[in-house]
Amino acid sequence: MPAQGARSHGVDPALKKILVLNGPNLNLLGSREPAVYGSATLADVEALCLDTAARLGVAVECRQSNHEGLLIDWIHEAGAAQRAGQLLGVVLNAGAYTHTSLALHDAIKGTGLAVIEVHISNVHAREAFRHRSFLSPAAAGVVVGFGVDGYRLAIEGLVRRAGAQP
Ligand code: CA2
Repeated sequence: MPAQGARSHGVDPALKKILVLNGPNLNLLGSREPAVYGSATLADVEALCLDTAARLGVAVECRQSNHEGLLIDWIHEAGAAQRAGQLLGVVLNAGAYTHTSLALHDAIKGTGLAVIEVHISNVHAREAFRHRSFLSPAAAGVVVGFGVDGYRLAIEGLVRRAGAQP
């Protein structure tokens, strides 16, 4: 069963999975700041992820939380699933925790999880406090500034990366 508040789709459970995690305030997407984040809602983003995964023949589950500890718990869970060969990795937009959370950095490092960090906006063209990411040094890849299409790019990257591994 997917976690509460999670969106998944009825695919073959034998399919390898990708977990898409969205952090604080991303549930507000589409409601404000369209000049920065566009007009897509979180539901639109999750639908894009489901479509992308279906096209590539992988399963996807999308979760969002405003709570750092819950995101950390989900990363631990994902690390175990990756080690069990069930998960290709995680697409993570940690929102503002990107710029503050040593704990998320340690969780990614500690699990050895393949994480693709995503930002809808180009954080490097914004305020200086958004230029530093605690997550990038622990991430397998980073997608920044492509709008919500970055989630599609990140899923494609995780699938390609998995195909390239022995
Ligand atoms: O560009 C991104 O995806 C960010 O991760 C979004 C975070 C921000 O703190 C990061 O620096 C960059 C903010 C997410 C909150 O999104 C909202 C969307 C609409 C209205 C209010 C907040």
